[in-house]
Amino acid sequence: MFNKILIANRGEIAIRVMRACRELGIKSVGVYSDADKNSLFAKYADEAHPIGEPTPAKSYLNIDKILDVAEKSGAEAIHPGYGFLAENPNLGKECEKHGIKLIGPKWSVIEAMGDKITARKLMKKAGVPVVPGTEKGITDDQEALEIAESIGYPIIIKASAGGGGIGMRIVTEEDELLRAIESTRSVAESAFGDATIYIEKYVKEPRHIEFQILADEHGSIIHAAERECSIQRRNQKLIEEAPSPIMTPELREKMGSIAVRAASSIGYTNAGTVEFLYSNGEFYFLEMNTRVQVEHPITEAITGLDLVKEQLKIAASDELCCTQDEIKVNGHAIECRINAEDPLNDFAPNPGKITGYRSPGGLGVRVDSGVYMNYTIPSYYDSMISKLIVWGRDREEAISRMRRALSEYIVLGVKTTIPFHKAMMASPHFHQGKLHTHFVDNYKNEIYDNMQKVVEEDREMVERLKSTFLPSKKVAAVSAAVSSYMAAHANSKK
Ligand code: MV4
Repeated sequence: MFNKILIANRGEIAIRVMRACRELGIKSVGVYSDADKNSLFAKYADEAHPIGEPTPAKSYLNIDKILDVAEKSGAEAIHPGYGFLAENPNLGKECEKHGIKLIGPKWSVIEAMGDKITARKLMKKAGVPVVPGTEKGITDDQEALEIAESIGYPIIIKASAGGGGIGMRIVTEEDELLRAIESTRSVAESAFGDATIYIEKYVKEPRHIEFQILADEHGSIIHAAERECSIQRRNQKLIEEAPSPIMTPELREKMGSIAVRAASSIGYTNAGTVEFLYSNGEFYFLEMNTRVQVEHPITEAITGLDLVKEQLKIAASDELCCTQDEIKVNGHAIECRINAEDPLNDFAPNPGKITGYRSPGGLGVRVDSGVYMNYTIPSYYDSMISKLIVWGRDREEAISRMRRALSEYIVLGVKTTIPFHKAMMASPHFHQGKLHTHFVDNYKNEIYDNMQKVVEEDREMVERLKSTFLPSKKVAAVSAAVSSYMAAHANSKK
């Protein structure tokens, strides 16, 4: 196992990785931008180094700076988390040159899956069902018209360098096609520097179901069941759950073995996710994510695995923890993403100072967060401040536990998505489990009305808990008390 690794990320995921390090006796090296000097993760790390200006390009995306810190601190490996450099093949390439291990798949695999046309081609070759569509970039207008005609409208135009929803356009009739191609190309060119686009049949109101893969460097590959991530808004996932409400042991066996085949056909190693679109009993490969995902804790909750620990062990050339037969799904887990956004105002970002903070607890409740009371959320990065994960013996218990945990969760000073989640947990449509990717749009009005209602219902609880917060001026005194405690116990500190 490694002695020391660098975590090239920030916020809750940096802490998540550092926690696994601490349990495995690995020293963690944090890197932080000027905007993150006071962030929890920079304090949690065994050592932390500044990497410059807040703009991601100048800090968290700066491979040279990060590798420099890795070398100087003696880190043997780098964990990229999600976002930032996680799916940038250049990080792996540079690590290789410096003799540092990247905790993830080979860079060539990251590169291949990052190009969505290549990914489709490779999957089709491996016998994985893909959405009907093209296996090469569209260059010719006449050809585009013929292909769309043969697939049948509606179709969807996607950027090959895209993914995650950026650079996509739905076309319902022939008249719009050429104009839509033109605009998708120019979006793709400016967003990714690559104007290559392709066409797929548009699957209406699909479910987004993804399989967690674990693959060691000795050829063993397993899946750890699925997550359903259909509750999203503008391609931002808001709620994820595992297992999928529609899953049966037979379907899991079928989709899971295809996901394993997908990963094995490209020589995949480490943790990864195979995404599928599911509609009316049919499912299609969508994308492969070559990183640990935001929603990984729900898989941990139903399988008992520690996915980040497995990532570290796999990267250190250990064998997989378990065989496919040893993976059992137990109960139901739900994750709500708590973002500093105002759900009553079109989810407008709302960074700023957290003046009061109390996170929920109790049986079956997990909070992965990067914030604390009096912390100021910087405006440079995404707005997610924490993830609330609950486990229950079944879906209904998980939903009522989530509703209970949300009622305990108090964040003052910034608007958050907590009211949205409360409304969702109260939604009869959500309870029914008939989820699809347009759920939030479809039930917008109902959700909006419920938000105001549930916020009113919880007002009294919020008021009572508010009085237990530490007055801001007392924080300095507590901080001094903690310092003297630490000094007095310095010898027992690891
Ligand atoms: C699709 C689709 C329907 N048909 N492809 C959105 C994110 C990116 N990963 C691919 N996405 C979609 N691709 C075909 N052929 C619908 C979506 C989609 C979606 C997929 C997963 C989760 C949320 C979504 C929200 C809107 C659209």
